[in-house]
Amino acid sequence: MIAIIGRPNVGKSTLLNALMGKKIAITANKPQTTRHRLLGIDTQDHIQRIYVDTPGLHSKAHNRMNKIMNRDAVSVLGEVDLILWLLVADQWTEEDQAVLKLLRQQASKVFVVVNQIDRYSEKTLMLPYLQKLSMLMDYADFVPVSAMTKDGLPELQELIDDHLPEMEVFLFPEDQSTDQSDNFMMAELIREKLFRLLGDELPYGLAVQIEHKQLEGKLLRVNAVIWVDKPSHKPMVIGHKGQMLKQVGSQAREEIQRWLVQKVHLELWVKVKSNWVDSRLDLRSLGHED
Ligand SMILES: Nc1nc2c(ncn2[C@@H]2O[C@H](COP(=O)(O)OP(=O)(O)O)[C@@H](O)[C@H]2O)c(=O)[nH]1
Ligand SMILES: [Mg+2]
Repeated sequence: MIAIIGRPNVGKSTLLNALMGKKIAITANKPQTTRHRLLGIDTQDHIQRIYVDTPGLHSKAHNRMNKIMNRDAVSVLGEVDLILWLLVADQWTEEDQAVLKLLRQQASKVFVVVNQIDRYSEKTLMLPYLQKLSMLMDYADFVPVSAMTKDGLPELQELIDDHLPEMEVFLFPEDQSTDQSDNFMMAELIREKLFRLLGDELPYGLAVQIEHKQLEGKLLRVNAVIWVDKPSHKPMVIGHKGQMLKQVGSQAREEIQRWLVQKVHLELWVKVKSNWVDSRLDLRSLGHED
């Protein structure tokens, strides 16, 4: 098992998808895109790679949602064969420092994966940062990659495979690629489009729930609810003349069809449910707590 950790937004989920060669995790240029841990399972010949994508580690866990996200990320560390710690080469933040402290207490092998190297036209610009890192972590291996352009990924894959134990029996069936249910995946794909399309107006407290599914001949009808915290958030999600919701719906439908390999009709509703982020009961009903 391979844990992918690091602060929000460094590209953990993008790396998971790139290593899998398949979209398993949603990604967006926003913190909190990944809200809980999920598995990407990649079985080839005699090897089963089980990746654990985690929510970003937050240094300030104010509300219950953030606390659960932190707990999810930290609790996997003791259970894995390998930890991929993702960093971006230009910034060293308080959150990175917190992760470093955490990793010093782990027995698992750590690879420091320096992501987004495509953003450096001049690679030598990264050197001072890498030097500082290697002083902080003299026991770790450093692997520069770009999850976006896939630069460095074959090398990383090889390193990963070298550190996985031989398995007599696989933990998961060979054709299973994730531990997420189809309903959950559908809800996540809708949430991804919201996170990507809503820009600075994004109400972070939103959540998506699949309410109803029905097969009509070859067409699957899906009704989903987008929950928002406040009545004022509703018009943001719906957009001018419903344009935003329409765009979210059509982009999400395309990806859901690809995921299910099935023709889908998707209907979205926006409803208000206040403070769900802090309510344990609501989190559980929305699939954020086991
Ligand atoms: N330029 C560049 N952007 C990346 C790379 N990897 C991820 N991103 C972008 O960084 C943002 C956050 O990615 P995501 O995988 O959701 O980050 P996570 O929060 O760590 O899971 C997204 O907009 C990605 O497209 C990379 O290698 N290069
Ligand atoms: Mg993520």
